[in-house]
Amino acid sequence: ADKRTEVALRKSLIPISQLEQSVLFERPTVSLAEKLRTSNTGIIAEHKRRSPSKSVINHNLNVNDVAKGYEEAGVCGMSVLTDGKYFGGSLDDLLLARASCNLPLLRKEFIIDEYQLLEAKAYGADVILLIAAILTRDEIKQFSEFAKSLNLDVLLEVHNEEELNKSIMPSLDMLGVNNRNLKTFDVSLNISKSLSALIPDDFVKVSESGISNIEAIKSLQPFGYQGFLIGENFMKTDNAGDSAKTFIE
Ligand code: IGP
Repeated sequence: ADKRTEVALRKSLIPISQLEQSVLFERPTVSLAEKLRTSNTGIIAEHKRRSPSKSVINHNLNVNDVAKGYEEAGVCGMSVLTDGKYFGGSLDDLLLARASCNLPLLRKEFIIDEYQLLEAKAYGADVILLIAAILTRDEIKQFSEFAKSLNLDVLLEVHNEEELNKSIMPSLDMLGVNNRNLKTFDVSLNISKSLSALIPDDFVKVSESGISNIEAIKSLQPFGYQGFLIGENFMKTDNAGDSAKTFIE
């Protein structure tokens, strides 16, 4: 309900016609799904200051440096938390990341309204996240088709078989399995391993959360995963880019 109110207020402040005037609407987007298909590392590195499960992760890094560091490390893409309430992020973080690197950027947000997809585009995103746990199948269809019309890639996140079954549709590019239970915060890579067989081959498979070493990635690759979303492990250090580098090459 808070998010709905937030979106309504944003809409009243910046109408759609104004968002569409962003020069970033003319920028050709970069497909994260395509990069992941041909990469042998597949890392999507996240900017995350704090989280409900960990509270403070790092408030000292600035997003420009993190974006440059991730790009220099050779990651495939960057995820930027824009939710303020739980993660201390903002759309400005997305814009600053866009200003600092050429990586495909994922707007990490609780998407509940098409307006947020126009914002994503206007602030420089290439990819949007849809979370099956908070959306109906009809909403997933509506938002993913709208995202495709804006040339944005769609990453759909699931945590169990039921969410996966209700979500499969051609307007998705990537299927992400969140290893973290958003209610209990329990993390297990076995969630990715057990759901992988149920994901059709035409989607790029992404494993999300709780990945803390290269061995974890190596253990997920045989299950068909080509993308690995990593936040805390990089952000909890003094130099997120340098930490990401140790996962590559
Ligand atoms: C990153 P981790 O454990 O590496 O910091 O996780 C990412 O998967 C996590 O931040 C995340 C998330 C989400 C955050 C996955 N799905 C949905 C907010 C909303």
